[in-house]
Amino acid sequence: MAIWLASRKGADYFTKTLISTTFRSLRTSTTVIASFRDSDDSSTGSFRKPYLFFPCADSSPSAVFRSRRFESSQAGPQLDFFSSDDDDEQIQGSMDFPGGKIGFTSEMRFLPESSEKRVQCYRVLDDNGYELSSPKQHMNKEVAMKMYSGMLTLDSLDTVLYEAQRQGRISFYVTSFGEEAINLASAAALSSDDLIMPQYREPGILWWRGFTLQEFVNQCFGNKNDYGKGRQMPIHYGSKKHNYFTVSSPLATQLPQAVGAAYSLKAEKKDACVVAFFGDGSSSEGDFHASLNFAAVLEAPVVFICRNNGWAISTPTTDQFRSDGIVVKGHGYGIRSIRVDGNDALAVYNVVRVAREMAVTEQRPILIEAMTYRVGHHSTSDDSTKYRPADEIEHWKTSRNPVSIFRKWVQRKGWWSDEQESEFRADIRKQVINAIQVAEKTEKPSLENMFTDVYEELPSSLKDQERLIRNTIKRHPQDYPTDVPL
Ligand SMILES: Cc1ncc(C[n+]2csc(CCOP(=O)(O)OP(=O)(O)O)c2C)c(N)n1
Ligand SMILES: [Mg+2]
Repeated sequence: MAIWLASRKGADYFTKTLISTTFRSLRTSTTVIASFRDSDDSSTGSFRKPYLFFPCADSSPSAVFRSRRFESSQAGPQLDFFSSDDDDEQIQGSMDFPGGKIGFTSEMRFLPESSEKRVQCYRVLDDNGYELSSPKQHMNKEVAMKMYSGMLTLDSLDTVLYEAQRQGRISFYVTSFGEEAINLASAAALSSDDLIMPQYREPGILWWRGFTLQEFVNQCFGNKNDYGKGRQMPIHYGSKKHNYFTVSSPLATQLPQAVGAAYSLKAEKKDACVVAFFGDGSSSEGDFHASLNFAAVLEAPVVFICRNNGWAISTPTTDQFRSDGIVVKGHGYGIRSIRVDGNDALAVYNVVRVAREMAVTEQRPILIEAMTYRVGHHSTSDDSTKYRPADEIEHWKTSRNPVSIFRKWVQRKGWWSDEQESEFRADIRKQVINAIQVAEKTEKPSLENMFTDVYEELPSSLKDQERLIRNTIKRHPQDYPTDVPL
């Protein structure tokens, strides 16, 4: 349903409201409607023009690209590692089954549950920031420095806002510690026309596209300048201007939406793709599997980027799946897939650039599994030392820190120095603190916003609720916050 809605109506159709429902049967379709009309008023024009397609007599989505689909639905040479020794086998005749020719064998052999040989992980830099071989792709200084300053900015934002939550100034926060390279390197590799469907640990992409520190902080404080009008939990950022769909709490709902939106881009022949981020935990949702299958069959230009950080709150990946991670699932659905070291910014940049190029020029989905580690607690509602050893966290924080690895590389290039590092860190911290002071002084959105933006006309049930709350406030004014206008 979500795929169809997103593709049929185009992204203009998406309207953001306060509702993120976990009501299972309606989950995807509701959040499609709920997750996008971002009131980022500064942007001009619509997010995308209303979209009408299906011009042919058979107007079903499957009819639109039928001829192309059969031409290009073969796995590429990237998937050679899966062919194993089956190729050497004696084939005893074959038959044309629906779907293609299949060889016969008299040997009864089950496919193993997973291959003993794990899918390798592409990397460019070692843990000391040395290039492992002479680079095939080059990154220029400007891109590298923007990426590195983005990593430091993200860390500073996380550190200060995490502290602000601990001081009771905001209700909740999620850090991206350990996943800075995935954030900034993928941002740098994409075009600003590509639509981002985030999970929640990808604010670095929004920063790259120009979302200001003040905008981040306004959202976390839910003040009247927050585009969500204070109706979402902190970190549920979104920006129409920056092609960044609003974070939606129910896991994996962004994935079918991504496929639908990508299908719409395909029909519009846009030079852009959709990039959908998700965690290892989200891959256990049904939406993930439906999305991969639809994306493969529809040949939608969507890049799925899984941040496999080892944990879904307290659930380790060993309790999440028995497969060799996420990358093999792409193969299962007929999607070209790759595994990359998510803590190596150069590797992530290279992979996402090529993936994006293939998605757009070949009109096909690509899956990337970025191997990493969630260094912080899941959120401020979590204490991860209760379920994982402190030395494991420390190892990833120090020896495998994506920011330090990239810093060593840029410093060796002569593009960055220790002095610039300490100056930048001190300055950015000041900027975040200043943004907090401004956000805190800004008043909250008025009470009526609790009821608007879902229905064009307020239904009687909501009118009753509004009346009720206003009467309650009159009776107990001391319990009502002074910074929320009535
Ligand atoms: C449908 C649904 N189920 C459960 C949750 C509660 N929940 C929030 S985050 C999370 C873990 C997600 O893990 P992962 O996808 O690996 O992302 P990570 O936090 O590691 O970045 C869970 C279970 C939710 N938000 N939505
Ligand atoms: Mg995870």
